[in-house]
Amino acid sequence: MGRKFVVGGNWKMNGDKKQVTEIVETLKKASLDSNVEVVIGVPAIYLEYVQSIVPNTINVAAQNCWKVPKGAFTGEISPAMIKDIGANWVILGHSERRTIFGEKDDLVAEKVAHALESGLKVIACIGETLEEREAGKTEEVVFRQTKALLPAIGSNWDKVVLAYEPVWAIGTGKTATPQQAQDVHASLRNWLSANASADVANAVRIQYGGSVTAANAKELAACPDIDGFLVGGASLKPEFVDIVNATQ
Ligand code: G2H
Repeated sequence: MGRKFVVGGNWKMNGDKKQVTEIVETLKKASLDSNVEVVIGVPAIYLEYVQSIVPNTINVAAQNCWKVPKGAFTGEISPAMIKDIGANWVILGHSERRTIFGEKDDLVAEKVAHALESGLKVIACIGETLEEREAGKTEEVVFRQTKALLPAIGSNWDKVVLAYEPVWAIGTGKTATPQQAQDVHASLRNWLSANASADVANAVRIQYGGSVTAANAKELAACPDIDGFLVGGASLKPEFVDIVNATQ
């Protein structure tokens, strides 16, 4: 069976109650391709509110969580809390978490392991910086980041979506060309075949993220190893609907 296209919106630290309501209203009115899984990544403070107003065809994700169920971790939220308000997904290892907040591969892996144990589905982000790409280290970095996740994911690959997001393409307007993205997705799938299993490599969905817009989504979506998108800036705009429907 083919891989179901999955489009995530990552609102990052944007929006207020009025705007998040408007975004949800736009999604409710839109005709979204029913063959596409849609997951919106919402700021923690609006998670419960957004979960209460979205139709059940739209999934809600937290943008981060901590690695244990509860305790003295001021400012953090746990997978148990995310589940408690009815959301089922979490985005982990986003490059902004890695670069701005110093999250290393092992911490991302611990978070992924605990989120999966707690019953959440995970969008796990990987991707190289411009410096790493220019040094010819794209595959080395992406494979290293994915390798760290293998023990954390274990047999739970069906609950994980990988998001390949080259850091140089994030919020910069510089999208990877479809060929650049396809090349990394294909070599990641080969690597997974050798290091996880052929079944995992064949079934896992790999999203592309980094300045995806309605204007470039169709061409990217046509690549055989691109199984969806993780969309930042454009997920706050009505064009997110066109991105969800990019395979139509
Ligand atoms: C990459 C992406 C969403 P943008 O961070 O995860 O953001 O589409 O704004 O580049």
